[in-house]
Amino acid sequence: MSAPKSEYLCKVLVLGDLGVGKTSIVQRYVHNIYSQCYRATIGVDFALKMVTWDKDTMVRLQLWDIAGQERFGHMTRLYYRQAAGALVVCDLGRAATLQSVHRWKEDLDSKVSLKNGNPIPTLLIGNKCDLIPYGGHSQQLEELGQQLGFTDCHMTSAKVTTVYMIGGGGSSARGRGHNSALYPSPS
Ligand SMILES: Nc1nc2c(ncn2[C@@H]2O[C@H](COP(=O)(O)OP(=O)(O)OP(=O)(O)O)[C@@H](O)[C@H]2O)c(=O)[nH]1
Ligand SMILES: [Mg+2]
Repeated sequence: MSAPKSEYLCKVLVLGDLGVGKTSIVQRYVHNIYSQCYRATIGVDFALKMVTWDKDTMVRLQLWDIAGQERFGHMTRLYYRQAAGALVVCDLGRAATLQSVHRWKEDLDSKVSLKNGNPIPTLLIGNKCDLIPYGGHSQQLEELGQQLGFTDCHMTSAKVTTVYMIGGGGSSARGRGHNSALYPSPS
């Protein structure tokens, strides 16, 4: 197989309150593993995912998994530098984590932007959808995403491989057999 002609490095931030499942989402996406036990991230963890964009292009996705305990602290300015995109994660089973989504988004937008001054593309992720009834919170999450200027929103589970997802048009769909919480919904 011939080497790709172009390779891009893309830094993506993963943000959100303590214990919402940021590390679990990254581990599921990069290594397809999941652990029940909770070990709080200290500072920031890094993961790399090579994504084949097309036959000529490879993307090195550098995931910056930032500890929830950093909570809008002064270190986040350093971590956010040169990010191309972000996920803000909340726990669908804990209302308080949905309430702090706007603070994460504000913190992000105040500290990093695209070269043209626009906010970096950011997804709102409602994780742990395996813990709530099918379809629960999807409208609330979607409204929150629109109000706060998120690029899109998705409901995910890092734990189970059957996930509920919100498509680009806002319709709920059940995705089966996906191994990553980050796959876009089929349309
Ligand atoms: N039921 C369920 N539990 C989950 C899911 N994702 C993560 N968890 C559990 O939630 C707990 C916290 O997950 P982490 O991924 O460590 O959370 P975090 O956001 O990285 O937390 P910090 O590093 O402290 O900011 C762990 O016990 C996970 O097993 C999920 O989709 N469903
Ligand atoms: Mg973590």
